Amino acid sequence: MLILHDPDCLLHETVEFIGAKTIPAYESPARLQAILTYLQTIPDHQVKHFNYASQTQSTKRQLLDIIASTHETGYLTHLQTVFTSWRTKSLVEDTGTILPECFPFPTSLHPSGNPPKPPNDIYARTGYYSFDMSTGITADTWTSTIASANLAAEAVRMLFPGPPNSTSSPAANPSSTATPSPPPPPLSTILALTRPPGHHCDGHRAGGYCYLNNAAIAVSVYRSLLPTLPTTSSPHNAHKIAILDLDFHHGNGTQELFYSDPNVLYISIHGEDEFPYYTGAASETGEGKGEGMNVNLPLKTGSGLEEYLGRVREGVEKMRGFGPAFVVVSLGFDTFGTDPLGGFGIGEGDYVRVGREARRGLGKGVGVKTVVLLEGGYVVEKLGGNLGDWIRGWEQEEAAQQHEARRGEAMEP
Ligand code: OKP
Ligand code: ZN
Repeated sequence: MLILHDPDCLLHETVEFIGAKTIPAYESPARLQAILTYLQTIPDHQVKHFNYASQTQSTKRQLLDIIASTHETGYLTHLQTVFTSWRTKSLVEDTGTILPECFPFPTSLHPSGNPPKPPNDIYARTGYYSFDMSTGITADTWTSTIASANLAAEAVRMLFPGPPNSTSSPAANPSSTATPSPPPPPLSTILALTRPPGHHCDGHRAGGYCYLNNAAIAVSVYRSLLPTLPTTSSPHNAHKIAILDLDFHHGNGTQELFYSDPNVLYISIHGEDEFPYYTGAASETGEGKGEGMNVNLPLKTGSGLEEYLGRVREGVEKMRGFGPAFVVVSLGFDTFGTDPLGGFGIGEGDYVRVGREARRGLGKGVGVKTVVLLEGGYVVEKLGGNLGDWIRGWEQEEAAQQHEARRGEAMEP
C-alpha cells in the first residue's frame, strides 16, 4: 500500500490534563515515529514523503481554499495566529501550550451555547474555538496540522490523477509524442499518516486532539476533482462518498460536517458513552436531505472481537448498499484492548481480520477508491504492528475481490 508522510507531522507536541495532573498528551510524536520505524522493518511498503511547508505560495493557497469550504475563516485565523499573539505578549513560553480558559455556555438568550460573535479577549478566544482541554496549541501546532491536512489532500489527488493527457495531472507523461507506454495500474487505496488526527474537529472548534477535519478535506478535494475525472472510468455514482470511522471514539466533527449531506454516508463504530460523550447515539441518523445518511453503531467498551467484527460487517453492508465511488476510512487503533483511552477486546494479530472485514464490505467494486486516514491509537509499542496487520488484511481482501471481479468480467459472453 502506498503510504504518505510529512516529517512536519512529527513536530506538534503538547500537554493535557488527566484528572488533576498535567501530562505529555497521549497524542504524541512517538506514535508516528513508532509507525515509521515499524514500516522500515516490513518488505512491502512504500512511504512517500511530502513537505507542505516547502511548497510554493500558490500551492499552499490552493489547500487553504479547499479547507475554507468546510472550516470557518475566523477559526482558521485563530489556529494560525494565536500562539504568536500570546508569545508576543509573553503570555506563553516558546515551548508552552495554550489551553482554553472559558467555553461558550448556553443561556436563555443563546440556548445553543454559541454567542453571536467571537470574543475579543485573547484568553477567551481559545475557549470559543475549542470544545475540550486536550487540544492545546503550541508553536508547532499549525505547521503539523496543515502538513497533516495536506497529506489527506495529496492522497486524494494521487488516487484520482485525472485523464492521462491532462496537463494538471502530476502523473501525466511529458513525452506523450513518444511511443505510448502502458499506463501504470491505477491505485485503489492510499494511506495518509495524518497527525494530528481530524475526526473530532467540526470546522469551527478544536477538540479530541483534532484541529482540522482531514476526512472533510479529503471529501472537498475529491469533489473539486470530479469534473476532471475521465468520463469512461467515471461511474454513475461518482458523487456518492462514504466515510467509515473505525476509531474508538465517535467522530463528532465528521458527523456534524455532513449531517445534512445526502451524498456523504457517515458510518461510525465507537465506544458507547465514551469521549466526546455528547454525540454518537444510534438515534443520530442525519437530517433533512441527509436523513438516513448518518449511521452510529455504538458498542460497549471492552466488547469482544467477534461482536466488534459484527458491527463492522453491519456498517460496511450499509456502505455497499449505498454504492460509493469514493471511500474515506478514519482509522484509529485505540480499539486495541489495552488502549488507555479506549479498548474493545482486540488483541495482537486481530487487526488482520478488522482490515479484511472493512475491505470486504466494499465488495467487488474495483472502481471504488479509498483514502485511509490515521486517527487515534495510543499503545505506542503496538501501533506499528497493528497498522501493519490492518494493511495486510485490507490488501488480502482487496486482491481477492479484484480477482473475483476480473473472473466475473471474463465469464461474461
Ligand atoms: C481522540 B481520538 C484526557 C482525556 C482525553 C480526549 C480523547 C481524544 C481521543 N485529557 N480525552 O478519537 O483518538
Ligand atoms: Zn480515538
